Amino acid sequence: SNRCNPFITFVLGGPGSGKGTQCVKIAETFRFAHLSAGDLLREEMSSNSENGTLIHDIIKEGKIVPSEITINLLRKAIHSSGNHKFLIDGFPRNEENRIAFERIVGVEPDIVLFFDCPEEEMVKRVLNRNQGRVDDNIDTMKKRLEVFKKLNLPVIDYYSAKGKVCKINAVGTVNEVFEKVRPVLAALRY
Ligand code: UP5
Ligand code: MG
Repeated sequence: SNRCNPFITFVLGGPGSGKGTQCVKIAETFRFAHLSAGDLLREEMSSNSENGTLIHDIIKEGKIVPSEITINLLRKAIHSSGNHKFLIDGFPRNEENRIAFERIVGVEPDIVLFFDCPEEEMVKRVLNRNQGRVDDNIDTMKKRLEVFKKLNLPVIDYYSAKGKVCKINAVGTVNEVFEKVRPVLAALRY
């Protein structure tokens, strides 16, 4: 393709809906760079940076880290990737994130994948994960679900109104869900 802008896919869905798992498979199959906002924040948190404590406390409460911090991490990762197709996993979380990304990075997403999953399934997946995340406990999970509904669903609605959202039913095995994602990605022209 002769486009100059990067091809941006936002990957959204509630906590535990399977965004990260599906992104790994999409990245392998379709050669996208996978940038997880949550992973970048967790790395920053454990790197003893000046924002480490702030990020830890916000994640523990299931709240949203200020846009400035997250967008800086994403911007650096985009520019150093050498790729031009991106999966931005778990971002933007709220309207402020969305507006700041479009202003600072200067592009809108080409498509938004929304992994739609029932709450009880998301809770089950998150509580079974056991990888030591400070937010994988029932108390924080309840807060993450509330923040998702209140702040992230409106972002999904915004892009839906622009015809950019592809909603995927996230129930089923990892491979079953991926077989629903595959044709969507295969149809893209970038
Ligand atoms: N699993 C996956 N798919 C499955 C399937 N089909 N069947 C059965 N099990 C399945 O999956 C979760 C678990 O389920 C895993 O154990 C997996 O094996 C299994 P995963 O792929 O990790 O789901 P994902 O949607 O990525 O869940 P995650 O917990 O990462 O979602 P969150 O959106 O809550 O987490 P994220 O890392 O994006 O954000 C964490 C926190 O960081 C936020 O709460 C917030 O405080 C902060 N944050 C910001 O402030 N700003 C940002 O921009 C991003 C994050
Ligand atoms: Mg994730």
